[in-house]
Order: sequence, then C-alpha cells, then structure tokens
Amino acid sequence: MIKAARTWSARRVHAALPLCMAVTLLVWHAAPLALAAEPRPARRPVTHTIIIDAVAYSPSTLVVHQGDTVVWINRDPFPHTATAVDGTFDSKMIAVGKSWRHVARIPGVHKYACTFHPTVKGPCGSAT
Ligand SMILES: [Cu+2]
Repeated sequence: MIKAARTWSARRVHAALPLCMAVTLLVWHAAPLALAAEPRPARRPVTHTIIIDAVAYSPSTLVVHQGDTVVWINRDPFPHTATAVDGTFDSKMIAVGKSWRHVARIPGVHKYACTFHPTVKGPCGSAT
C-alpha cells in the first residue's frame, strides 16, 4: 500500500517537472522585459546658483524642481536678501561675500526680491 502511494507520487513529480522548468524559464526570460517596463528612477536633486551682483540676480528667472537647492551668493559690496513675495522663503540678510541656500519644496511660481532695495528694479525672479 505504501509502496503504491510512493510510485504514484513519483509519477506525479515526473509529470510536473517539465511544467516547472517551463515556468521557470518563462519567468527568467520575462524578468528583463518587466524591468524595462518599470518607470524611470526619480530625478536626482540639482543645486542651482544665483549670483547677486550690481544689484541684480543672475539669472533673474530660474526653473527648479521640488527637492532642488538654490544658492544665492552675494558678490555686491553691500548686503541683500532673497525674499519671496508670497512668503515661501526669506533669506534675511545675505552679508557681503556670503551665501544662502534654500531647498525648493512648494510648487508654483515664487517671485522674490531684495527687501533692502525695494525701489531698485531688477532684483526679482521666480522659481518653481
Ligand atoms: Cu538688495
């Protein structure tokens, strides 16, 4: 009785073996195609630099992505700020020769200017 059961079981294993191998090969060959169909990995954050010189931001307009860092460097002989009109960011005073960095987190267009020189045209830009 026991011997008959073993025989039946062995036959079943032999019958199933090619099916298992076929499934294994199919999965093995299909894997690279599945990886190729995966979405691209997330974009790496970038650091952008804005030079403050001659009472102007350069570049005056900048497009950034969420997670990017923006660095303002003051090359003028007096302090400036980079202050968003909508309150999104405010560097406070950027002293002569110093810099300030901000990581963009809030989507949208954010105009900004220097609070020390509100009558001076030019130091205004936007970042998204
Ligand atoms: Cu200024």
